[in-house]
Amino acid sequence: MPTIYNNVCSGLCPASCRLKTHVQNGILTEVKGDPHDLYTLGRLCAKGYTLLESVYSPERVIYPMKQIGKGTNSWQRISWEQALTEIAKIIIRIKDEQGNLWPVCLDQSLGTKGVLNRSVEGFFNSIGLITKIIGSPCESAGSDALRLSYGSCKKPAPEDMLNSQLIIIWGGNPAVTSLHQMRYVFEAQARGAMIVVVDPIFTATAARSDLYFQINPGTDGDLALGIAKVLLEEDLLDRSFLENYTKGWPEFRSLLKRLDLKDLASRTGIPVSEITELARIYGGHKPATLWLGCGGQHTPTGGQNYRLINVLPALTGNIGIAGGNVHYFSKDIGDFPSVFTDLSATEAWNSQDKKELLEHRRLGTGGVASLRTLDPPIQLLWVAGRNPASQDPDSDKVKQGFREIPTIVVADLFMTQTAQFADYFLPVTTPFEAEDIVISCWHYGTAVNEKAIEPVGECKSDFQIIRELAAVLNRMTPGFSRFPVEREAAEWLDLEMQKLYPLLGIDHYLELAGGYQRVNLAPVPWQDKLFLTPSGKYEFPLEYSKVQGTPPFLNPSAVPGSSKVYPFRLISRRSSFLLNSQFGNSARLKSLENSSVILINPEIGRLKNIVTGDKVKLYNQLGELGFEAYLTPSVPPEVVVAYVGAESGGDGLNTLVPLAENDLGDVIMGVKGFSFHQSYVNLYKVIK
Ligand SMILES: Nc1nc2c(c(=O)[nH]1)N[C@H]1C(S)=C(S)[C@@H](COP(=O)(O)OP(=O)(O)OC[C@H]3O[C@@H](n4cnc5c(=O)[nH]c(N)nc54)[C@H](O)[C@@H]3O)O[C@H]1N2
Ligand SMILES: Nc1nc2c(c(=O)[nH]1)N[C@H]1C(S)=C(S)[C@@H](COP(=O)(O)OP(=O)(O)OC[C@H]3O[C@@H](n4cnc5c(=O)[nH]c(N)nc54)[C@H](O)[C@@H]3O)O[C@H]1N2
Ligand SMILES: [Mo]
Repeated sequence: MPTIYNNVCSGLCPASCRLKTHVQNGILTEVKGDPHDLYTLGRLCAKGYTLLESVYSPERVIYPMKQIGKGTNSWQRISWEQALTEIAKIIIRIKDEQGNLWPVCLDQSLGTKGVLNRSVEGFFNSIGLITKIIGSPCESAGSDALRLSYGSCKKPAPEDMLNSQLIIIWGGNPAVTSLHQMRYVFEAQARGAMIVVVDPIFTATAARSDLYFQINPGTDGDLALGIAKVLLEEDLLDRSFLENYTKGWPEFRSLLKRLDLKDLASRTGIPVSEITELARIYGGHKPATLWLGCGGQHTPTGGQNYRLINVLPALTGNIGIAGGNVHYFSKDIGDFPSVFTDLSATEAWNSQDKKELLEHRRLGTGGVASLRTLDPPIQLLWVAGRNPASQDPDSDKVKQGFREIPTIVVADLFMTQTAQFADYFLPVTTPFEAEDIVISCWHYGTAVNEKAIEPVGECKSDFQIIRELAAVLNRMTPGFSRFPVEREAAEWLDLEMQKLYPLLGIDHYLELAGGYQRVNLAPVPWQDKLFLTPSGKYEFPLEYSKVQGTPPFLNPSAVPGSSKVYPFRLISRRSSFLLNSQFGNSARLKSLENSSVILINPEIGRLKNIVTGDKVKLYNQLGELGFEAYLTPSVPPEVVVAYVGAESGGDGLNTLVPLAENDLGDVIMGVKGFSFHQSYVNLYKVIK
């Protein structure tokens, strides 16, 4: 009989699915969804069903390795003792030579993985002031939009969608990226709710909708303004909400009056009549909810566009009511204080009166390409739970930057594009091999992940790695790290969870073991209408916003567009069989979909003499990538669509995506987000 353990899929995905893991003789024999998981009802995505094989995958790296010559693929297996001693020596040498640790840089996952993953940042805080890659390539511009309008990114509980009469899915493709939530969409639809999708591509989600609007990329703000103008003109407003709970409505109203609906419509590519129809639908269905995806905010004015979309629930009083509000990633859980990150060595610096060194040096995601140009330049980079050589914009530059960094340490499961530039590869455990806690950023479900098997090979958890590194450092130079190495993982978890215990109604995290609890946040936010903005009211965006120095939202002129040389806008979509750059090595998943397919409109196919199945090259000023063409009217002629995480001869999509910040992200994260969907390319057919 197998022993059954409780695990949680801790990938960078909002669902955080609970798993039932069968183990026999110390080996995983089956990984299934947990039927008691109220969010998933025991179902997993295709990737989830391959978790077991990824644990035992021959491609998984299970010993510490040292590369002799960056990028040479000449790896030697070494012992943990050697790896950690050599790395510790380098860190100590840097501090001796430089007098500080700014030449040490950390690029760590920002996802909702295990709570213990935060220990990596805690360790680096404990040795001094380093350089940190901060910000997020993910949702930060949209989060700022919500923060500026409401004061915080609160979201309704997933099942609150069942109370909606209308669900507008805007800038996201949840039929691929958020499968379990789609269950609520379908159920709401079956109960009579109307489903609307706004996306430049006719996606799988659009295919299941009642009404689809094909918007020109990057013009979501114009569409929102158009809808708002019609709502005003046709008096579809909730005047009581506007008068009592908002700030800036008179200014916003006068702006709407001045705007020309035809202008707005022509920018969006959606006719005035259709914008009017959408406005009437939104104004005529209450409660109505908006489900904002990440895609729409990965555009140059994506942050301000999301602020403008967020005007719609304020105009119609769809805030603070069941079935209303906006579903977007929440920051409410991520914002809980962390004992790990509280660890700091600043006292030591204070005593030496080095006031200029009282802060970490911070650099935005995407800045990895320029780490050697900093003063002092980075000498050691530690990457954990990230794959910037694939996922950050302008990946050739990122790789070039990596070549110049004297020492790179990558802690990962697989030999990623980033790891190819590592000097040390430190193999980490999967969720099945170490205890942890996972909290979903979408439904707040909090579950204990049990250790089901011993680590494969010599893999260690990130926590165990940095704990041992702290011990080695202190052995060589007593007091170098203030990381309390004697504290066990379980004690850390208990400490880290203290702040959440009251919200979970428990006294110790083990009370959750085998069970599952949601952090007790309001299932319908803002019922009290007490907004967390400076005014305490919902705040309309100002035409020329002075808030945090954000740019005015009517500023499309600053954005470069297509040219004769590079006429097609390259948009990325996600594959059901990849998680960003992960799962690409599963043969089973690969057999289900060819991720190197790009979508092209048939009109362009005719023009360029390309048919489905042809080999094509996409190119622009940054480089060239090979793909396979798939002709489909689901994409407009001026757009070409490729998969995030798609690979072509070792190079990924971001080879062709320039590093371009968008307009928000810095309010919450300190640095701005990215416009991944602002790359222009051309293409040609490859003749064999
Ligand atoms: N299977 C799978 N699931 C995933 C992931 C994965 O890689 N694979 N990744 C996870 C992560 S990290 C994230 S952040 C989420 C993201 O998942 P989603 O929130 O669904 O967002 P994206 O997949 O980035 O973008 C989805 C859509 O945005 C559209 N889009 C692009 N530009 C614009 C625009 O200007 N306006 C509008 N209205 N739409 C636009 C694209 O056409 C695309 O259909 O998914 C998570 N789930
Ligand atoms: N062109 C384009 N680029 C994009 C996007 C886009 O839409 N278009 N989307 C962006 C978005 S939304 C995101 S979130 C980013 C994601 O980009 P990244 O943050 O780089 O995420 P992943 O590609 O998922 O890589 C995570 C790595 O962590 C490893 N890993 C998994 N578990 C652990 C662990 O416990 N410990 C350690 N040390 N490692 C672990 C995995 O094997 C994998 O190599 O990509 C961004 N890049
Ligand atoms: Mo993301």
